[in-house]
Amino acid sequence: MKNTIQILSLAILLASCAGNAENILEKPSESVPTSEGIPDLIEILDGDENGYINPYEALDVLLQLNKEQNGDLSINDLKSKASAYLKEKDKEILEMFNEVDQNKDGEIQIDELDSFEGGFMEEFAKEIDTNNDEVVTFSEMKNFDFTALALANEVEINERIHTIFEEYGNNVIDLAKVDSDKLGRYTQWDENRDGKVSKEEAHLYLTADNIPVEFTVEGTTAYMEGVITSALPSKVLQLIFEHPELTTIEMTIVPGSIDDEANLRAGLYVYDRGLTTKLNSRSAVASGGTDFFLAGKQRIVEKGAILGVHSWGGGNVPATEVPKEDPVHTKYLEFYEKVDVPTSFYWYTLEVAPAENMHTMTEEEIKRYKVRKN
Ligand SMILES: [Ca+2]
Ligand SMILES: [Ca+2]
Ligand SMILES: [Ca+2]
Ligand SMILES: [Ca+2]
Repeated sequence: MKNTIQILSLAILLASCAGNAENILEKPSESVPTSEGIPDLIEILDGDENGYINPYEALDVLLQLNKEQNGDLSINDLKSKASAYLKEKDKEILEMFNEVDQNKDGEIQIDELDSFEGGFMEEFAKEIDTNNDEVVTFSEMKNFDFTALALANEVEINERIHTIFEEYGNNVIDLAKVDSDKLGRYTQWDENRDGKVSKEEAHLYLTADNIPVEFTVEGTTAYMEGVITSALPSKVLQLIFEHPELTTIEMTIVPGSIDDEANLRAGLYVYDRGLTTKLNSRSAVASGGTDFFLAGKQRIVEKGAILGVHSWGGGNVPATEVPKEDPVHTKYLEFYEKVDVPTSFYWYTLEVAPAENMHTMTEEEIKRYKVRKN
């Protein structure tokens, strides 16, 4: 394993040197056929597209490509997949760009963002428009980090807490008085399980909801806290590689995921490694956090642990209205099957609460869907 990583890093280094040599020779790139695909190859290894290549994210990309080739990935496969993948990605961004660019002048004006899908992009316009000229170009949109946008900073978290607590008129939220559409969410926040949410508890939870997952290793256990992002698969690979002694991932507060595909892939790394997942009596996981928990080969749920489930969202059509045979369901169904959770669990999560609400699993449901596993 260690050798693989070293070779991989070396390959990346050589590939980038090859790219530099060309520039020094100042040959037009189209006249150097041997270099074809190499810049794409380097770019595809930067899984989170932040301009840096972490060996573990590169490994995650190579493992995915190798799986697609049934374990027989040739250099030519890699080159063609890299350019096909990047073209596909450009196409997706271009489609979104064209949809927003209503007057089709090749630029996005602020009022176009304003009218797109209920104006959800308007608040991001200033940040996407990096040169502040009040129009968004294709390259500005392409280079924009939408993940960072999904995470609130300390000031925004405090503002949100202020607004929510103002509604309840005091310094605590009494869960007995919360409307059913919000109860599932606020139940997650009650860290000491006294039926009330203090501002400190809200702050603890919302902070975890806005900081990408971090692992802290103590003995054979890795404690996991934070929100699941596209960085999770590489973090899990790093954890497994650097801590061969690890047996258990104990999740404290994991409120959800902003990249379901990355989440399920990271879950399968955990499952294949045979790790145990654990929720202690103060743990609160929800949504994608619940999915990740289910990837444990053994699964421990202590009394008091809170598991939240709901339907996925993000599309124009609610998940419950997408036909059951539609391929959008496949990735979830295959995941649950692989980790030995009845697929009925998936349909239950879609029905039990819409994406904007949260349902706390009852003890009976935890048993019915084989959430615990020895
Ligand atoms: Ca990167
Ligand atoms: Ca336009
Ligand atoms: Ca601009
Ligand atoms: Ca409390």
